[in-house]
Amino acid sequence: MNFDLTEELQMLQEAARDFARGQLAPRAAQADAEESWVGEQVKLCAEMGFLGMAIPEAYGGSDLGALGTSLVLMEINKACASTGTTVSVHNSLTSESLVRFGTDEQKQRYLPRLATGEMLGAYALSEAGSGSDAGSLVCKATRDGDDWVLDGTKLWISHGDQADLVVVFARTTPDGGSRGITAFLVETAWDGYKAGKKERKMGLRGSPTVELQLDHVRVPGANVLGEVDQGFKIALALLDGGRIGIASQAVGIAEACLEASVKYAGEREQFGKTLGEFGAIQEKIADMATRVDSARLLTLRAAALKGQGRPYGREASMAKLEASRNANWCAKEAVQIHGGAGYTREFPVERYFRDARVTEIYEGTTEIQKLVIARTYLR
Ligand code: COS
Repeated sequence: MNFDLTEELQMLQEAARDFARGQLAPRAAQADAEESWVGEQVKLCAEMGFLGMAIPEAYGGSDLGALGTSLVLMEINKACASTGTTVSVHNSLTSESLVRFGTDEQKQRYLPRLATGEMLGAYALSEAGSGSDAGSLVCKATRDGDDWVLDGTKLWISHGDQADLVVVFARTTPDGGSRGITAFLVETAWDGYKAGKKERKMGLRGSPTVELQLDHVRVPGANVLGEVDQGFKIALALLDGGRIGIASQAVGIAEACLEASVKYAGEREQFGKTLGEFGAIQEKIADMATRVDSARLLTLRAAALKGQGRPYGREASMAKLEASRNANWCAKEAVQIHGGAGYTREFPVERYFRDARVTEIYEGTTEIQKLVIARTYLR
């Protein structure tokens, strides 16, 4: 078994690393402090082809494959997790929805614009009463001739106020449970679409999370994604891929924590020695490095399976479970190594600590990942 990346993937990884270090890292602290949208950073990602990673070249995408996408996301998130969330959602939840479930006509209509970033994509599943229990959503779609009319409120939607195209999941059969949900491609310019309250969040402050109000949004029948009443399976299938994106994000944050800690441990002196000369700190660094690698290996395994067209749902959940827990652990230890300084905004570990927290919550909590994994063994 060979653990080396191909030369092509190594070159991609280096290019993404250089880009993220040069263009994203210098802007990350300000976006966080001001809670300002990372729009400029997303544009820069578009210029690198990172908004078309899931899209075939025939539609103008960069088609980097699942492994390439994961490697790029790790580097972006190491520099700026707010940009990382946006790029992950756009690629894995919106563009992929069309690549995997769209008709030829839908692909032609939207993919070229998603690939260049002319259109930014979002994904709207959660509601006030349906988070982990996503199949109980109540936002409704009513048929009207060839069209559908959408009414309801979505919650916790990443960049729902900046997106141009949103995959919206709505109820088409009232008593149908998870079998009565349909996926719709909704353009945010259409009448009745409104981004509401913006959440005040602990982390990822450059990535707005908003409520969406859908007030009689008229969606043409041509914008139904997949089959009517079969949208829940699309939602879950997309989340399997999205979870590799969040695992990649967590790996990136954990690596940033490790790098910052190694640097600080080499510079800071106490009792006439650098921190790195103390066994207690060496132990932390060793544990952090091992957790980074364990998360990275699980994430790349899930991405490799996906890229090979093999089943990867369980492995994606394992990767997200491990990587998100490890990122939080590494962030806690990174703050600890920095001591009082780590508790201030003078050092980036304070931001990493806050950004890491949500990786155990969104796109399926730690508890949901365990449920998904356990079911594959126990059923
Ligand atoms: N891919 C495709 N289809 C899937 C699937 C997957 N990964 N997992 C389940 N399905 C199918 C099932 O086979 C079932 O199909 P049938 O109706 O033909 O039987 C259907 O989807 C419903 O599955 P199930 O009955 O298992 O659904 P549950 O309501 O029990 O929900 C969990 C399962 C909890 C796993 C799901 O609701 C979940 O992942 N919740 C978390 C949601 C989430 O991540 N929210 C965050 C949103 S983005 S921030």
